[in-house]
Amino acid sequence: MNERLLMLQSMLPDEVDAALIISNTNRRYFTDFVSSLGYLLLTRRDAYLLVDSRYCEAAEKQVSGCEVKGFSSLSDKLSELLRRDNVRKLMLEGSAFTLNEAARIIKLAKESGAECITTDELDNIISGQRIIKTPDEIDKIILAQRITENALKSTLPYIKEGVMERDIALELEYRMRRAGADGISFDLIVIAGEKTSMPHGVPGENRIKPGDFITFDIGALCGGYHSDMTRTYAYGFVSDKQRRVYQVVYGAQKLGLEAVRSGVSCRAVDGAARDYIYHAGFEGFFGHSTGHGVGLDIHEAPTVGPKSEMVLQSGMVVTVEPGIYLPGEFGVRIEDTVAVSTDGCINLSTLSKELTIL
Ligand SMILES: [Mn+2]
Repeated sequence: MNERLLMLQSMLPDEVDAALIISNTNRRYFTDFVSSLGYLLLTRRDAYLLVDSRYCEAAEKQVSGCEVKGFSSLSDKLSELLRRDNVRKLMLEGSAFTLNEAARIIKLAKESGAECITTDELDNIISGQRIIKTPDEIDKIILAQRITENALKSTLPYIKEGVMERDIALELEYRMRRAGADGISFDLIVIAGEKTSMPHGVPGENRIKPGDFITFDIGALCGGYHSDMTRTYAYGFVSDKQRRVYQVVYGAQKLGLEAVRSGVSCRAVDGAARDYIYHAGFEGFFGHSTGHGVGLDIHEAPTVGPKSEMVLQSGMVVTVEPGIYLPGEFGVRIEDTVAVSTDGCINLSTLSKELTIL
């Protein structure tokens, strides 16, 4: 078994005999194998990756940390393994199963003599494991981040009056993929003008015009790992109010970054950015959390929000992304992704955050 599986095995509660992992990201985390379907069964004795004929040959060639088992009937194969390793209590990933899948597995396990635990306990154990990134994982996020930044830099000359948001988003995506990204981290957000007051607005046929803010919330995917960055640029000119709001968000983001350090609570980081925005008179215009973890999932633990009790540790990778959103007017968000260290953090983003007028 590989180290990650051994670690998970050691963290399972004593009374649990096995864990069944079905989510694509967790399966990938433990096996390094990419597939759209599969079952990873970790018992006290061994670990098995169950895949169907579409993936069998590839899995047998690539997977080394656990035993690959091809199946034509999942029920038969799973039942055989549960009986063989004498599994009485089987933990499921509560957040990964649909109701139908859970019902099917619970029934199947019962027929094989095992009772299922369907809470989110297994999800939490794995999330706790994934929350600390190895240098190799951080390198993949950095690579994705560099590709994102280069795509944005090379797309800026393309941005002119009359260009549509969705065409800019498409340019960015094309450049990321040309540079070697596996894909985009999420549906890219490129929104302009009044739409920037919507934190997750969708790029459409809206055209760039002078006086607009343009928000780019973008990221690439490399080796399964995501990057996440937001920059807000102005086009043509800015009003005094736009300038003022930008400076407040910029200041808040700087304070948030300065607060990040191993041993500091996520709540304190959120507070550092949030209090600055509220004291500047924008309470009620910053609704979302200050940040979130980034890794195999674009949003993962920890949440950097006002209610998050979690304490930052070296190796966590989180975003710091405060914003101010004025409905019907405009919005500003600035986001970097950072790796937490003992004396602060390493900012994985390198693009300037000074107010930039294109
Ligand atoms: Mn983000």
